[in-house]
Amino acid sequence: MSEHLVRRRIFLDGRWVDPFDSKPIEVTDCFTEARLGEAPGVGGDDVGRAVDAGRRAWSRWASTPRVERARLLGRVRDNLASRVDVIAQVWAREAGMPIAAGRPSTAGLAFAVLDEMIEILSAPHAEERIGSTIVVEEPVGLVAAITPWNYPMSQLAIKTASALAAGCTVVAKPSEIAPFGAFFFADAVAEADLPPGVFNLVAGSGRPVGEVLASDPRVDAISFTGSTATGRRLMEIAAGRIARVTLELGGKSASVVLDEGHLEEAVTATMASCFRNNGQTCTSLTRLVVPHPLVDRAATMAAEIAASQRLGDPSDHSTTIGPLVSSAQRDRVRHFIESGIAEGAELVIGGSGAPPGLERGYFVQPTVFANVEPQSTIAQEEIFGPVLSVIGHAGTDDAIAIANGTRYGLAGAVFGPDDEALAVARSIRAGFVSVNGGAFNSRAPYGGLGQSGLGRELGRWGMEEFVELRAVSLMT
Ligand code: TXE
Repeated sequence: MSEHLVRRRIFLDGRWVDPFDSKPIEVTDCFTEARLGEAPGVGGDDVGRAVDAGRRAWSRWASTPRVERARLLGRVRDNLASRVDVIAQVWAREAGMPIAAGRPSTAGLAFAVLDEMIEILSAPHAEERIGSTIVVEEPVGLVAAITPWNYPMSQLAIKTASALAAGCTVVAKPSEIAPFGAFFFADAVAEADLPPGVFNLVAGSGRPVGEVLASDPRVDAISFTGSTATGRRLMEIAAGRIARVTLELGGKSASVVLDEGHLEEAVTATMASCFRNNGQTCTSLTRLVVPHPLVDRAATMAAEIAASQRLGDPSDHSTTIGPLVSSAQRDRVRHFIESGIAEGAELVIGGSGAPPGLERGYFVQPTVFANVEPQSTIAQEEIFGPVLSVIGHAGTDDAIAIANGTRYGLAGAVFGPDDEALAVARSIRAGFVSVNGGAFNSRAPYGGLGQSGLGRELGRWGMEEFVELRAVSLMT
């Protein structure tokens, strides 16, 4: 594996090239805490070169027929398919995603989005007319795609597939903490022989590279996934020149169990979501909101599930919870656990110490709190680790108020009689709500309300984020 993990070049103008200026950034194996590899940390001139390349390529790519764009995206897809195993293996080491879940996830969402874009581009498409007016659709231009470390390949694949499908060109900047998934994606693009400059990859950390990229006046749109704080900063930067932004930010999603809801099914589904990717998932259901009399039972069931997790090497197929991405994330999550205890929540299982026998690796104990106050820190802040808060509600209206009572609005779930659960789902202010275990649909729009974000990814809506509309009226 290690030969793939020393990356010194960036992808510019259709080629892997040496940066003018690079301070290599060491990437750590989050299980062993040893060096995993290195990626470049480029300078502003390299970012400028990438933007030049993206701009130069834009008009030709924008006018490339849709079927040709579809054909080239199909090549990216095929090239990615041959890399699924290595991407999942490296994901386990760079961010801690257990391989048993990481392999199907790697083979899932990115491909679903690429397939969806290919299907949209391959279908007949006519300009819409409103009376004597033609609605002209144009690609927005050059897109800066800035991605985080938790789903390192698929987050970039989603943004890139949607932007390229719309006729935009892309400069990508992955997370410096877990960059390799994006490099593998760039390998797949490189082998697909897209026209030079259509896709470019730079690398490095947030301020010196991400912010320089986002601030370049030649960047027409910023598509970002990451923390709400960075999203806010990017929006400020974009505001300076009224550039378009798509923000996919944090969440604090609630799973609501109504009086007649099936408690066991609800707890099982909620725990699976809460612990997915060790809790490092923006849509994780991290608040389980149940009728007051059921809090203790729900917490006991959740604690049994927490106790049954197998913590360990994320490359081992029997592991269900791996380490967190970094020591900083581990410390942050442990700090939240301490604040839960300090604010009086009942610690049912877990805690802020290292799990027994796992002092090495950035592990956090799977933790369940009961009788959590809806306004307390652990019920309000995105923890991004395997930590569940069980909260009591006093009826449907109270449950809805609790679910909607954070600054976020990314996801949610409701368990109860179908009609009632659907009505509650409609009242939960979140971009995606599951009713009685309804599955996530990669063809549907995805994104957040409130401070969970702006704009939508996935499906045709994800592509439309990168389309500009103009009206051209003819004489009648
Ligand atoms: O994210 P950052 P961090 C949440 C989660 C996590 C917290 C912190 O709660 O604990 O954020 O994670 C780039 N200009 N999510 O600090 O900093 C950075 O280099 C331009 C939720 O690692 O937002 C990386 O490529 N770019 C989440 C990307 O932004 C900047 C996923 C994300 O890093 C920049 C990850 C700047 N000034 C974290 N500063 C989700 N929604 O899935 C940083 N970056």
